[in-house]
Amino acid sequence: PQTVYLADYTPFGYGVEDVHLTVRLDPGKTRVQSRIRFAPNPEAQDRDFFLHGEELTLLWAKIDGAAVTPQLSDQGLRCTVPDGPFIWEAEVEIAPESNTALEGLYMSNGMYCTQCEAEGFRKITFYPDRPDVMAVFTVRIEGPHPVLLSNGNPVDSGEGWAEWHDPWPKPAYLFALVAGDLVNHPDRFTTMSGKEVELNIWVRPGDEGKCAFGMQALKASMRWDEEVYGREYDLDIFNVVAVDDFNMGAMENKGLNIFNSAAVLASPETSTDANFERIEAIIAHEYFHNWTGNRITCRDWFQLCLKEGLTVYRDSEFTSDMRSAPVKRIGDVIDLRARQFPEDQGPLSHPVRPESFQEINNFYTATVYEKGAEVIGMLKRLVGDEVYAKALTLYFDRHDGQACTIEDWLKVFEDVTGRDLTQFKRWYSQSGTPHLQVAERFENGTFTLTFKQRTPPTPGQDEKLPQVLPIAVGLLSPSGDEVVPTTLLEMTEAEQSFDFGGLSERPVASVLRGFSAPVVLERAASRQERLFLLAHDTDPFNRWEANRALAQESLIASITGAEAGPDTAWLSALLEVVKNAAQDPAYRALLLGLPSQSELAQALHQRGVTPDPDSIHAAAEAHRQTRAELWQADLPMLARETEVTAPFRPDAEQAGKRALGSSLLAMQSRLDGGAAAQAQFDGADNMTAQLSALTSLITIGAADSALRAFEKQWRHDRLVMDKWFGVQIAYAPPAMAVEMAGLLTEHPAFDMKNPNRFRAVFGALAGNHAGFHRADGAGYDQLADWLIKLDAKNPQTAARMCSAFQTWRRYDADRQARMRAALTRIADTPGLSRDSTEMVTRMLG
Ligand code: B3K
Ligand code: ZN
Repeated sequence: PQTVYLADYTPFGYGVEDVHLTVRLDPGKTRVQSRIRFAPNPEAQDRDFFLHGEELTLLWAKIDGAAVTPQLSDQGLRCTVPDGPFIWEAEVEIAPESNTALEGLYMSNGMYCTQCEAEGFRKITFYPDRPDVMAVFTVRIEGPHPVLLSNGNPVDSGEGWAEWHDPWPKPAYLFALVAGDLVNHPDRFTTMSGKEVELNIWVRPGDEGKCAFGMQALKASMRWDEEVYGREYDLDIFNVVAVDDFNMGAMENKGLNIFNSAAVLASPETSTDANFERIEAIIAHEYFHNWTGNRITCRDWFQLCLKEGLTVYRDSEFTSDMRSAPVKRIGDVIDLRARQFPEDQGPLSHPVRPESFQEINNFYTATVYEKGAEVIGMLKRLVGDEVYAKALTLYFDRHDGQACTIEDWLKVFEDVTGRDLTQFKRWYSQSGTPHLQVAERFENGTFTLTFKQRTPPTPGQDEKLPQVLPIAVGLLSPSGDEVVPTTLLEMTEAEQSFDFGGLSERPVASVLRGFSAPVVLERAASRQERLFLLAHDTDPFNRWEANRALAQESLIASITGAEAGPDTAWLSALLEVVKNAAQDPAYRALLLGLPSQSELAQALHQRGVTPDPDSIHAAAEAHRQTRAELWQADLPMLARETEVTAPFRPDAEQAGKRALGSSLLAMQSRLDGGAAAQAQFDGADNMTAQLSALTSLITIGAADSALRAFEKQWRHDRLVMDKWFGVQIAYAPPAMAVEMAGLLTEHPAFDMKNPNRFRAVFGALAGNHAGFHRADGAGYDQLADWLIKLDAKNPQTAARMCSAFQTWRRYDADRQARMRAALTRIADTPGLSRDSTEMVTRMLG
């Protein structure tokens, strides 16, 4: 496969004035007719007229009305064209019904839909399918379907046809079309300047009852973007469509967002609180793209973080405002460590702005998205809230309607602040997670913090330069008063010291408050100091972090055999904190969470210890058992406090109580044989309660009848059945996870062509750490078998899931050999997609 480099960027030789498409829908023979006005691009030298096109049958082509015979290849076509402006017309035939890759135009349960980002439009018609070519689209759809949708505003429609016009120039990746027998949940929104916007969520008949929450989230997002960023919606209509077969969460097509049904449909009976929160965030994310992504888009795909990092950052601000900011921050850091750190510390490590790729779909990663958002957060911390707001206003004013780069983005901040951001830019070009060491000294009333930063080498980058690290620090007196409130230190050197003078006694430092930079903090704090911070830190993130470190130390001590069991003194101290009813229950629930087994494996690996998945599992289990026994007397009282008597609301307050309740129920189940969990399962009137009871029962091996009842109750609901498939594998005893996954692939409702279902089974297997890493390699073999099968149908989802192997070098020689063999077997599969080839090649390195 061919590698594309950032350094090779050149603009396209032609600009597009406008595009007219006529799409005549048919499952096996859809006809797409295009009429495109091209004109030479004065900014470009190259006059090579190449249009992308894949899996298209060209029926005819004309230039200025005269038939032409272009040179065709499997990538597109080339043609001789006039010197001045000209009109290109062509007709192609495509077969949406046999499109299992779910990219381009495809079918899902009888409905037509599209997914064009990043390079799917070329599977619909011949076109310069690159984000820096922006054009105004007019689309006519013909087909016997009651609902025919495309981008922009409706122009006109009749029996069997509809026409749409999108006045905003856009790249082809934002094109969308939907057709089918759909029903809508309608609403309206009045924008800040008084314009009326029609809102719709379109779903399959039967799902109407699951739209209200998504609609509320949409309206809240529209209001928030007006209030916080001054951004108003810019069309007469905003449509959202739910689709069952979708490769990712959702897609921000202009005026026509298409969602994985799992990312928009919600009801209390079928969705957990976590589902509700995720839906709210994704609705916001896609809506926010209207400005950060659509009005201002990316010049090329290397700039993906320009829209994704910023939009993730914006949706995290939104969630913080709608719910609890500390709880959101802690959740984001847990997620960053679970998904981005392993990526950045393994063979798939790449910069936030990658410099080369074979398949761009492989770079929609936690690094581009989540580390990309962390970079924006650091920038904001460094310049301050007010300057950030000014810079964003300038960004929108200066670049509206353009396809931009990271240079454009940083230039805005340089112009507003007068600062030179050259060093800061390393966050975009240097891959790997910086490690930050801290040493402290107290002398003559001055407290000195000395930091050292070091980023381990990553593929293709042996030498690392120091990065700009915003380090938020606070100092506490030994009695727990804050003597120095949160102060932002700006570290730019490899090693740097900061003094705090005028102190009467040695303070306790709270370092990296709010996780102010995405680094691995290496701080040899004593257990005493951590207990002190858990009790006294005024920064909610660092209180949680102190506890997390205590949990990790305790678990690692049991895993390595340094201690026989959990640190019970810490567990007693934690219980006191958890019993504090003045604390937000959601926050208390987070304090009860333990580092995942995979995170423990990474921590051991970082200390030079080869992780053994079985001992990690055993230690985690023993820890949970001991904790439940130790806290036994307090559990009933705590549980009563989490009871919700008001009618179900998916808001932060109720969700927090239920989250705490779920953790307590899991503990209780270890003591009562599952009696409380069974009772909760039987009486549950919402999915959060039902599912947490079910997982508690699975964990203690007492779920047979509950699983049967659950299946019977929910066999008609695909999204709930995904949960049923997933939890049986995720919570299975490690020795049974592979067999369970195998058994479930034989279930009549298993459908490998549906990405949600495939992920429910194999995502859960990969997430069952000790189950996947079974010593005999059966987990690796099973996943490889299925990835090979899936790759032939859906390369994008298969390639993405190959990353389950990305940590393979952490483990012992035997496991490494088995994982290498599984990866090699995937790599050697005849006809393996470009997507999966790139992934496994990078991992085998
Ligand atoms: N922009 C899309 C992601 C497209 C992924 C293509 N493989 C969703 C989002 O980030 O909002
Ligand atoms: Zn996005």
